[in-house]
Amino acid sequence: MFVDQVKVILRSGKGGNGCVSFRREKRVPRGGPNGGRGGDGGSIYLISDQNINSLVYFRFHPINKAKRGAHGEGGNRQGKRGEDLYLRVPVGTIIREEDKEEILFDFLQPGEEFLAVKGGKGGRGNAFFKSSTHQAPRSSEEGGEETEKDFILELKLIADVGIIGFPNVGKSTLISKISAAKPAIADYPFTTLIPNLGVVDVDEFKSFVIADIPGLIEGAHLGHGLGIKFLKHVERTKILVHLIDVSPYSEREPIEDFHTVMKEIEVFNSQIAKRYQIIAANKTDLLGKKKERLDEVRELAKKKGLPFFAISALKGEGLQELIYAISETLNLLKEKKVS
Ligand SMILES: Nc1nc2c(ncn2[C@@H]2O[C@H](COP(=O)(O)OP(=O)(O)OP(=O)(O)O)[C@@H](O)[C@H]2O)c(=O)[nH]1
Ligand SMILES: [Mg+2]
Repeated sequence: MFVDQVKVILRSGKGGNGCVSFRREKRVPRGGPNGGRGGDGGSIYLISDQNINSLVYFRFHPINKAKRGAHGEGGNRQGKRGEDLYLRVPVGTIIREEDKEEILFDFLQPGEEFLAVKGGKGGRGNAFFKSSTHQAPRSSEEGGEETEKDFILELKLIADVGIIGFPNVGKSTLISKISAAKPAIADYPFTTLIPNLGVVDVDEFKSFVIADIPGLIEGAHLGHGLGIKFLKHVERTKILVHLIDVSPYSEREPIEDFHTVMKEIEVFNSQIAKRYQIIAANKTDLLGKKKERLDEVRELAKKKGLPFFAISALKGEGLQELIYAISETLNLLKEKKVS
């Protein structure tokens, strides 16, 4: 069973109460207050673990509670802390509160930690409230309340392939043609505001996951456009498809665009810049006789030693060849025959 979405109820532990107690010993008349504080209640953390690959555990354990803190005791003894609970989730999990859209945390790497519900604080005992004017306080605090929240955990597919490029070059059009993903497509920059994922079937037995991320522009690392934060979604991909608009109407310089995008990626994470890359020149249906831009990009790919494809995402031209090349490269990467 492949569970991709589960609801979990997480409840932290209540804090232990502070204690009211006075020292009573022979020969120590009117011993002072010595009530200890309660222990903090346990919190619940989610932690990503690469050895786990589904959310099935939560289907059988939808309710998880952390321990409460023990009450404080006389003799200034602090109550025992409630143990924290660490629940392991697969890399690629996102967490939301039930009925809310906002993503609270996106586990992209192993070992990431998210505090889901915090334990109640231990209450202070009467020893704490002693002062020069108040030698025998009878007050203490109750432990902090527990927190209970309903969360939705969702396991996202991790993309094998990332599509990068300037805004409006046709990244979303490409993913919509080769997978079942239905992203927004429009003739203006920054149509894609969040990454889209799609599964591409190569043949009956093979498929790969491809991600379409918002376009990059010069200064993205300084926050221009939508910035480079979405690049983290291609951090774990194995291949990048660098899409370049070669249409004569784009008013862009394809070679310049290529270098700008690479520079922004380099700043974000130089490892991504070194990733296996395939160059795809898009919108070839608009070329007519004006093939200069296409030729320039083909030349660039040759100089860099990168595989090159001329496609029209809109018309579906050249896509099958691109899909096969991606699939073939993924195989070679797996067998470590290319890097
Ligand atoms: N003629 C032609 N138009 C295309 C082609 N591919 C995409 N387009 C058009 O280009 C425009 C932008 O396409 P999108 O797929 O939204 O581009 P994007 O790269 O995802 O853009 P952002 O999300 O803004 O970064 C749309 O009007 C598409 O219809 C193509 O192969 N040929
Ligand atoms: Mg888009």
